[in-house]
Amino acid sequence: MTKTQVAIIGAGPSGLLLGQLLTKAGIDNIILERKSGDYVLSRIRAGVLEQGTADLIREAGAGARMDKEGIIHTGTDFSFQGEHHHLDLEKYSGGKHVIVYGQTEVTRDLMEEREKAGGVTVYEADNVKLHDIDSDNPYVTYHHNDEPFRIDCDYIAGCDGFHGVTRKSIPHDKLVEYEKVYPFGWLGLMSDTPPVHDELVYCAHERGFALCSMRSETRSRYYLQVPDTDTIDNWDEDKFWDELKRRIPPEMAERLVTGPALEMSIAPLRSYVCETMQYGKVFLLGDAAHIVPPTGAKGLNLAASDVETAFRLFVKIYNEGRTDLIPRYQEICLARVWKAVRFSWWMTMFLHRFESAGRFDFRVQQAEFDYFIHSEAGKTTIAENYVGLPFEALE
Ligand code: FAS
Ligand code: PHB
Repeated sequence: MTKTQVAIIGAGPSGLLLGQLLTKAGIDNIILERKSGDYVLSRIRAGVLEQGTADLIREAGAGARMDKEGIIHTGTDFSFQGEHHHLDLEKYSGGKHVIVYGQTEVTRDLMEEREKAGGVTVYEADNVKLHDIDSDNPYVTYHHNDEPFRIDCDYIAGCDGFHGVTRKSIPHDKLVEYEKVYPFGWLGLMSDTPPVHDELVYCAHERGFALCSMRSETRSRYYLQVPDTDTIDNWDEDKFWDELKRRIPPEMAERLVTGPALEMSIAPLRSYVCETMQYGKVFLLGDAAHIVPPTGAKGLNLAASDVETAFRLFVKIYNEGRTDLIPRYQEICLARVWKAVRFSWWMTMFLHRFESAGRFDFRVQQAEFDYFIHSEAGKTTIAENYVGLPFEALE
């Protein structure tokens, strides 16, 4: 039987970032991850980091490559039916910017720093179970190579994503949940081609939404809105490029460099919030507690803000005995979660085509675009949410 202070379930960005911060603060922790490290790195996910997220990665000692290879973006772009507009994020957010640096690279950097620091991560941990989570002696059991193990701990951080075991370990009658499922998904394509524009371009079009993003100056990431009934078998890279050219501004379509797909996949879009983010000795962080449509580039960044609050709380508990602050975790996280859920929902409604929408709805959507992209108040609203709202202090 092993003893640790914080048992972390999941080695995605939430678990690894929390683990690295705790280790640097001298708080003992063990991460249990269901998959292999290579599998975790194979998942193509987010691409945009808020400044607060980048600062936390630096505080965790894992920011060197991000600062060297990440691309600072002081603006982002929108188009409606091919009409292209630049939004100066720095001007309308009071001087802030975002960093384009893939979640895969963040995860890789955190894995490497954890290994250097001698942090314990058990990959391919099967059958993870949480026990006595509302007692003073919680513990976790799991199997590795078919051998049973037990970890006794003070607290359990559920960083195991939407399909993880931690949220499901909280009594169902204690869970307060909200969900909205959108009638479409995003078909993503990664290619080793130069990005079509030097900033991200969010394109609203009557054929459907498209997003032009990137990972570097030689690697592009594109998305197309597809019906929720669509499957990857209906698509090949040529069909993808042809449809993308129809939805982006004509001058961009002309200069688009196409190439073989390194990866193509469809992600469903949903908004989900579990307001029970702390129960007994269990804390939920990141996708274990909330899911947002990627339209607002908030998923990874919201996970990082949960980590920031949880980390500050654990330091207060272990250094000053401040268990009275435990209820503040859920209060602070939910205030930020719902603002990010609102922004991600609004960006999704603002930019996507709804089959159920009629001519009137499309004209109202056009007026919404026209107002937000041309008014000072509209540009400020988009910019300050997109670059990320400030973190709230624990006390
Ligand atoms: P994660 O899901 O990343 O990590 C959870 C980890 O827990 C996984 O490694 C999993 O294997 C492990 N786990 C699960 N169950 C377990 C168990 N029982 N025992 C042990 N381990 C277990 N966000 C954006 O901002 N922009 C995007 O473009 C974007 N695209 C996305 C595309 C897809 C297909 C998905 C699913 C998400 C996307 N997201 C995007 C959101 C995504 O980036 C998440 O916000 C981010 O991965 C959250 O990180 P974690 O909370 O660590 O959860
Ligand atoms: C990405 O590059 O994967 C990306 C960027 C911004 C978003 C969503 C996805 O809003």
